[in-house]
Amino acid sequence: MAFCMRGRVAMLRVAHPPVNSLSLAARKALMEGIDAAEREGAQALVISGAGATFPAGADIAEFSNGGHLVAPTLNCLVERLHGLRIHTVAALHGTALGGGLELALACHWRVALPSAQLGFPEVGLGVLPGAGGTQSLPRLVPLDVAVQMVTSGSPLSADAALAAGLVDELLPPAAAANAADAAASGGYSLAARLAPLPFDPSRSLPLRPAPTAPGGADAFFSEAAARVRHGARGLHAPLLALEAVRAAVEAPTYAAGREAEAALFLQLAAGEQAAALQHAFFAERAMSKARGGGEAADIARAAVVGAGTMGCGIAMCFANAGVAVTLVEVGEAALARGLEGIRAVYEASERKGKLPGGVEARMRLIGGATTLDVPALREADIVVEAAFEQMDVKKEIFGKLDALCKPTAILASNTSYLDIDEIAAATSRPQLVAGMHFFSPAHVMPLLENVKGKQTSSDTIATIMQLGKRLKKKAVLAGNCNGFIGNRMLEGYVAEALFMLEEGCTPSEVDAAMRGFGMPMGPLEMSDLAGNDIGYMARRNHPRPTERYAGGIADRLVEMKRRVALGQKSKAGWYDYSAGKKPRDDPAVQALIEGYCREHNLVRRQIAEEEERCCLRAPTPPARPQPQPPPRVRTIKSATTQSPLPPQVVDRCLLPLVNEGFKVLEEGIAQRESDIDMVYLFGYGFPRYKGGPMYWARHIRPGGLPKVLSDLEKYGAVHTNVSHWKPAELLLKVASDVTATSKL
Ligand code: 3H9
Repeated sequence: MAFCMRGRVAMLRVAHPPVNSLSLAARKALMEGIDAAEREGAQALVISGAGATFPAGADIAEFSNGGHLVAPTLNCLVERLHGLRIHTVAALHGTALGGGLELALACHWRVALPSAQLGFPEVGLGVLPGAGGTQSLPRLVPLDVAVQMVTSGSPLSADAALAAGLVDELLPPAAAANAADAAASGGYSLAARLAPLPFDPSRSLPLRPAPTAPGGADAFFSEAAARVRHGARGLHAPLLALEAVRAAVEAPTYAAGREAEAALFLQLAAGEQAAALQHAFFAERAMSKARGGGEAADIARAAVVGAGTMGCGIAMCFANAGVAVTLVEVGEAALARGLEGIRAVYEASERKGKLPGGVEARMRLIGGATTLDVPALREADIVVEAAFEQMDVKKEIFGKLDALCKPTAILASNTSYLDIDEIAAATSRPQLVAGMHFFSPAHVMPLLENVKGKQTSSDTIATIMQLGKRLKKKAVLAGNCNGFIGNRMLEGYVAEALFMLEEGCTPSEVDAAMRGFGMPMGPLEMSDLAGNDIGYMARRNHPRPTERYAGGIADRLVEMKRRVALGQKSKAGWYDYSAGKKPRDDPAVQALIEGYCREHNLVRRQIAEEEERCCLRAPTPPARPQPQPPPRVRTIKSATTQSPLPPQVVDRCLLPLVNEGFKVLEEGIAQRESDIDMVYLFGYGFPRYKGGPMYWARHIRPGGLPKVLSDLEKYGAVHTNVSHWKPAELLLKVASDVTATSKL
């Protein structure tokens, strides 16, 4: 913290890198600075931030105690500022967020650089602004703006903040390196003008009248609640944040509103969602840190081999990051189709006003070629191969790339499953070969699994991890195995969904259960989206001859003569998509399932029944074919309207997935348990407020890991010929450690 007097103006600068979070040390220093300003007889006080930003919020690491901060708390600091009778100015640059914005609201004036962002991201951490934000903000800006800021977590630009009345003055723009000084000196010039003037109590927000709701509080808040509930998707914090804003309108005094806010804050801070979201916050930042050092090289030029959906998406990632890229595809027509597809995506973004710089600026960065032997590819610093998912094809391409590319070029494969070491062996530079597994559509999906082969060098890893950040991806480092982290763990998840079809579920029952859990789609909808041919091929490439076969019905679906049931791309899969992307139950699929069960004497049942009674592939006594009721046609209900579904469906899908997560961890395929969580959050839409599958199993599912283990054993005793129920060694160890610790 830096404190100095400039004439009658006290200058206080928070210096707590990297984001000036308001930790205990920062709060103490701020309190001391305010005391010093009073001691020195200052007539105005400017608070600013050093380095990159004005304080970006409370120190999240201090929330582990159910949100009870050690004194002086942020609330003490805010009260202290409210009690001052001198002019106070907050000088904002960077990101004035959460508790940082509450600090700014406790000042009488706010000036900001045009590049500043102001917001309340607390709901994303499962809490709400707990140091007066929900009470002060609506006394300053229109009520709908306050509601939007507090419940969505989205920040306002400085311009928008000025228009809303949250900022009093915009300062001239400044380069990032000078931003802290520019903000402080802008704050000083306002403070110096104010210093000789008498203090104006109406600038103090607690002294302002309570806001009123346009059209009356009941109508305003019930309409807002409907909107917020819809957007919240299972998150509790946005609705409670709305309640806190309502308290600003309805509480008899500012202080009473603050009490309501504090109670709601503590309620949320002690909850399971807040803990999970805060785990996700730190895990998200840890995932990009690859262990093992290495020096990242700069990537100035890239090439992508294959102009299919993946290749085009990857090329767009490069262009979006300002990296020149050449897209290579055999055949003029296929290349032209790819480039046209890219242009169409960019044009659609431009129509929505979401393409700064315009279409042509992006397209200029994307070149095309129909052969590998072109200067742009020979000079590329990295080539990402996104060709057909077949080992021979990949090996041939990598052999050619090795011969053509400059010796320092990194050769990466976008394979989702194949062995990176085998691909690397087709080159003379295995240290420069790695996997870069983008998720489809590559220009949209945030996850990037960077895969390390046996011989991949640490410099190559450092380069692709840094590149991931530059491409605005959530990059994680994975080891080399079939399916890497995410897809490998999916095998048991999907297999159980298929087994449950054999045992009595309909596709929509399985999917609805997983959507009810919080997944954006269920396993069968996901298979339809990816294409059921992918699972079909995977079952052939990796047979498990001694185990119960999961693909009995799924193979038939793909092989159905009357149509190609590949999923959404053929408008038919587990569901009917003939009327659009919304999945509709298909009587023909239900007939296929029931026919298969009859043929194999599988007795269909309610999965909600005790799992000990579940039917296995060769049931005893042999069942006679049952007369079947006519297939039911249902449409899928939205997650918000469906009734609670049997937890067994969720368990049967998720427990094998978690178990495989422990195997991934014990084999060193993932660096950290939390990396696995992030793979599922960013690659598969696992609900963030459940922290990821590993976090859910450890902290949210009742009974924690010991119960996960005992349930795996219970299912394993019934499903004896399915290896995904066999507990991972690491799980056995960790669960017994947890049990031992809980007995202490
Ligand atoms: C709040 O304020 C509650 C109050 O209303 C009420 C209280 C009673 N705390 O993201 P980066 C670390 S809730 C602790 O990579 P960027 C982060 O872990 C808070 N640590 O940088 C990382 O550490 P490491 C409301 C924090 O430039 C390092 O800083 N505020 C915090 O890409 C760099 O972070 C928020 O939710 C924190 N608040 O992005 C804002 N923030 O190097 C949260 C960051 O060890 N922060 N760290 O991995 C952000 O959104 C981004 O960090 C920010 C900078 C946009 C500021």
